[in-house]
Amino acid sequence: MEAQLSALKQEVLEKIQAASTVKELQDVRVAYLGKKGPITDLLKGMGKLPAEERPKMGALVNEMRQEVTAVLDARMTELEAAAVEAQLANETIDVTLPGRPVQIGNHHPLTKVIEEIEDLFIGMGYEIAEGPEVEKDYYNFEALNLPKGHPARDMQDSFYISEELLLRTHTSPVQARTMEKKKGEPIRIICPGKVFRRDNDDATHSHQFMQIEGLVIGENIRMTDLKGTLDLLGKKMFGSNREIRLRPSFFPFTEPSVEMDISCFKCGGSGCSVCKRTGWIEILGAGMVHPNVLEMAGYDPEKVSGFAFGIGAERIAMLKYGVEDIRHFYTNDMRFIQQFERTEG
Ligand code: 2U9
Repeated sequence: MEAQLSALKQEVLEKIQAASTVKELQDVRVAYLGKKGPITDLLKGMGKLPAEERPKMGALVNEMRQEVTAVLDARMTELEAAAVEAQLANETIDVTLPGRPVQIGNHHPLTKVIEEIEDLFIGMGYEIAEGPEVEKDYYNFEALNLPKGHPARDMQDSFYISEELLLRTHTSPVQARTMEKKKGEPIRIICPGKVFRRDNDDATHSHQFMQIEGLVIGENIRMTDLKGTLDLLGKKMFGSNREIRLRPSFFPFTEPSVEMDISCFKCGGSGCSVCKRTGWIEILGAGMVHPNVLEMAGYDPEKVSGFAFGIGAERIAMLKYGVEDIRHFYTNDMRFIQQFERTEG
């Protein structure tokens, strides 16, 4: 039995040496030192020995079990330490590695133009107003001094949905609605939004585009207020050394009406291809709110006056960024959009 014991000890020690992972070593412990293992069997088999041999054999088996357990524990400590080390090595981060570039988007050029204009006017105490894109004939035309049968309704060929409903042809109905709501109170608003006209799309025309309109109403609002405001707008959008000029024009909702030019930002006024050799570039329309428009919205034209202006966002963006085809704004080609540097906030 002693020989059996010694062979078994040899076998366990070899298995302990051969185990290369914590799991393998745990299996060895269960297989040899566990309740169903050979050492337990040996102890159980002692009953068959003569009584005088039992204490000696019992002591030998116990000694062997302690020895094997000690060797196994020591090996277990080693393997566990190695496992922790391997895990750490695996998880190490090399902080000197270059970072992966984060994909950062940028604002659409039309968004940039609109936000720049909004910022300027918010700084002057204006509020932003919005309204429906499907509009009543009344707010789109009637309330703006364009009664049924008015020739200017043909000028703006529109998308009608029913007798009374259409896709708005400008953002002016937002102002008309605001006036009705404010019931004679002063107003200072900017109205950006999509508008729709029945046009054939080409490099400079689109059946859908973005407009930004402004409206100021109050006592003693004068043409000079309009001119000063537009001067700031021209300088903000195209540079502080721009000059502006106003030319007489006609819009049914303003009287007098004007169109505004800025001195050419490319040649400074001497004449080039951007300004078609005139030195001036037309950028918007404006005027003093027509008394009929004030009156229809419940304002007394004898007591208050107002100015209004309208800007096409695409036209401004095309000039500012040298875009030669309006359709680039809508086709979402990333190669186009990514050319416009990112702006914060
Ligand atoms: C109310 C009263 C007056 C808004 C105005 C213009 C002149 C104008 C064009 C600019 C380029 C349209 O996008 S565009 O093609 N707009 O020239 N818009 S005055 O006048 C208003 C608006 C609302 C109640």
